[in-house]
Amino acid sequence: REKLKTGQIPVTPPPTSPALQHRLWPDIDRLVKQQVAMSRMGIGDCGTGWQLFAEDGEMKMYRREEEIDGMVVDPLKAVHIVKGITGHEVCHYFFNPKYRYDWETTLEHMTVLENISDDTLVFLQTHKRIWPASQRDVVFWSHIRKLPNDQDRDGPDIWTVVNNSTESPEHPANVGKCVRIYLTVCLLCQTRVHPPKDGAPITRDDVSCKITYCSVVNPGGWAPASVLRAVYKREYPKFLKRFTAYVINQTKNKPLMF
Ligand code: 16C
Repeated sequence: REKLKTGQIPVTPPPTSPALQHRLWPDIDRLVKQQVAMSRMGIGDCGTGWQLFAEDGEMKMYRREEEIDGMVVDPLKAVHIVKGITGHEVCHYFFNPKYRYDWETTLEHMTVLENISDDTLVFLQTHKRIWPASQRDVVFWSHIRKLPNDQDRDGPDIWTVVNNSTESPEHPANVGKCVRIYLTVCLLCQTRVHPPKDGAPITRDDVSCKITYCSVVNPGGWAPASVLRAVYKREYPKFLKRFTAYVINQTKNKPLMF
């Protein structure tokens, strides 16, 4: 078992997961631990440079302006609190490929290249073209994980999905019409329960979910900085609002899934 320091959260899944035997596993496990730790940091803990660029009710989106070789790679950090849904539900609908076309509006095509285990998949996606740049595609592994709640041991588990670019020998980068983008995305979800005072069973009215979404996308090749920043300023808020509304709608008549 993993050795833990005081206050550290255990993030290693049970040693039975088939993903443990996979060639990508050391990378996946390292990245998940790193991304969860970074996502848990508040805006103030990450040093200066975070700028608020979008706000709508409880949703706040921050970015840091960064460029590599003249390409915009601005990191994004969004926080949101959504009533009536749990962290497990949010991560379930984000991870599971059968729902992706329902909520992912920039998507043109999605294929599951490899089903490593129930909690780990490799995707190939093509996205809509942004004029005047070339169309983009991306190959990434996606891993869903339950994390014990270290702050409230009796409280619901914390859930996360981490997506990170990887290579596929069968789908090499930049050979067709698409330019390959590179991404690291972490969705971290914490359920809050406000138990009814009269001891009645917990309903959807008694739960809310704190969502943290962090992303870094490298466009992989030329794209005008002004267009790219204008696109993500519009698309990230659209994504988080549409996706959370989708989860609310999907779950409203279903039992709570903690
Ligand atoms: O995390 C999200 N989705 C996951 C499941 O699909 C996964 C995939 C992320 C792909 C994000 C990059 C897609 C950019 C493609 C180009 C955008 C087309 C816009 C078309 C407008 C008509 O992790 C949710 C992702 C939410 C995406 C918001 C858009 C971010 C744009 C970032 C700039 C990309 C550089 C493109 C260079 C031309």
